[in-house]
Amino acid sequence: MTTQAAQTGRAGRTLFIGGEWCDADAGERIDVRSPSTGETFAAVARGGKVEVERAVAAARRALAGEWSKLAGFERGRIMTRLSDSILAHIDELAELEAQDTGKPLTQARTDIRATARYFEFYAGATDKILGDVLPFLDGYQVTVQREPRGVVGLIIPWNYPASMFGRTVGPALATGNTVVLKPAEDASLSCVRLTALAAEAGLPAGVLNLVTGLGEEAGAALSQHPDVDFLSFTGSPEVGTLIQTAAARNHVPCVLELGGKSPQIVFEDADFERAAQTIVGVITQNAGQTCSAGSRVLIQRSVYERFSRLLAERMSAIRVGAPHADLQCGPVINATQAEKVKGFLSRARETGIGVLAEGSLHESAVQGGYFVVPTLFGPVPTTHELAQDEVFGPVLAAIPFEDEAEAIAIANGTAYGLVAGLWTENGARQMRVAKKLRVGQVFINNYGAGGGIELPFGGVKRSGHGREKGLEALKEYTVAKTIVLRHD
Ligand code: TXE
Repeated sequence: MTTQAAQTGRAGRTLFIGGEWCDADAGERIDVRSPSTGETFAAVARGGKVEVERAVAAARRALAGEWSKLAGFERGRIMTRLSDSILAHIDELAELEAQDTGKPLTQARTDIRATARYFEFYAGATDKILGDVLPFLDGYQVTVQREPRGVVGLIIPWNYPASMFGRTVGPALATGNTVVLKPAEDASLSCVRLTALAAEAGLPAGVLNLVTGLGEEAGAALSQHPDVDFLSFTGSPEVGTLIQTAAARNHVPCVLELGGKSPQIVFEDADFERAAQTIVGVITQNAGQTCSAGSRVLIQRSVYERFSRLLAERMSAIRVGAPHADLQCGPVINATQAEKVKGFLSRARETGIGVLAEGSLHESAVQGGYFVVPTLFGPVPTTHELAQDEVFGPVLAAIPFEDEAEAIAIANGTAYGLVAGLWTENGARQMRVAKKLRVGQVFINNYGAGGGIELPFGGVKRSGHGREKGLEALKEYTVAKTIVLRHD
């Protein structure tokens, strides 16, 4: 490894198995490119089946070791130390995250704070994982207790690597599981560093194992491993199908978070300024590579011209540049993603969809970086791919609607169902519409709530199933055991 990445794992090693840093057996590595220059600046180990095998075995051993004997609050203390340590290293971690993902430094800092917050939140839950005492027949005592799933396999994407580390590892450890984590090959460095901090915070060897590597190698091996008790996956629907199939073969549960085509629904009585600012902010944050990004804006026809003009003004003001320029929008993650987004842009133009506004490139957006200009299209027909498919880039599709019924039909009219934003001052309508939306989260007159670690999150339909974040995640990472005692 080179530059800062050399600091991540000890001696530049990026596999952490059974408490030891190591290289892949075959010594192979994957180059890590900077999204803002396209240049290679680091490398990570290309772990595969053999390394996953060792990691799962280490996690299994650790499950029966001192970890299982710790009281909840003792696990919580380790997690609190980790949370503190993440905040103490925020400059270094944010720099690493920005370099690895291309996101602006301010956004990277926000992500690192979120990572620390996950461990703080779940540390506080460790001694509050309650069971139930059930009323039953006379002479019986029935208790239901929550037990760890066991060895959990976590496969996470590249858009928010550090905070995804917190979102998955946090509840997994809080509930007493042991972990094998496979970060995305495009952005693993913060996960390597966070794993090192977790070990320093006192996590026993084997409780958290990290296998860097390719999805079709390390990821596939982890998801198919017969000794993994539970899987959590965030990524594309296509790979989600593979994960669910593998889980089904091994008869284990999985949580899938597979992105979305989330609508922002703007009624004629909305607070336009606040709505426009938020909607453009959300679709350009992280260059639009956010699973919950509101990528469709449904606007009531009576205010379509007026509101889309406001959106256009804000979109035109967005400048795209390198992380250190610290603008609103950085590059997308890699050449494939840039091609994907640019494909959507050119096909939309070719099919005659109007461009209402475009952002611009800042001088720091140098040749070789994966920069895409944020674009607002409208009006977009509801059947068009821009209104149906996840672009995962800073691209917003404006769609007019007549009335509440049509807004709901359009909002629900995609294969996805992750998040929805509702912009209206009419109180009765707020709840009426919220109840009819087939999504996992509805935000009314706000969107995203700053990451909302406390708020259960997940989708329906093609967006996946299961819930992460908040206390809800603790249910996923535990299994209920019913104990029936007869005492008469
Ligand atoms: O995702 P992949 P990609 C969407 C988004 C994006 C598209 C493709 O639309 O444009 O997916 O992105 C691991 N077995 N999202 O190709 O491949 C991989 O190593 C097991 C939405 O990067 O799904 C990485 O760790 N694992 C999304 C993770 O899966 C495999 C975030 C995600 O990569 C695997 C990312 C396999 N066969 C992309 N193949 C969201 N929901 O936020 C890959 N992986």
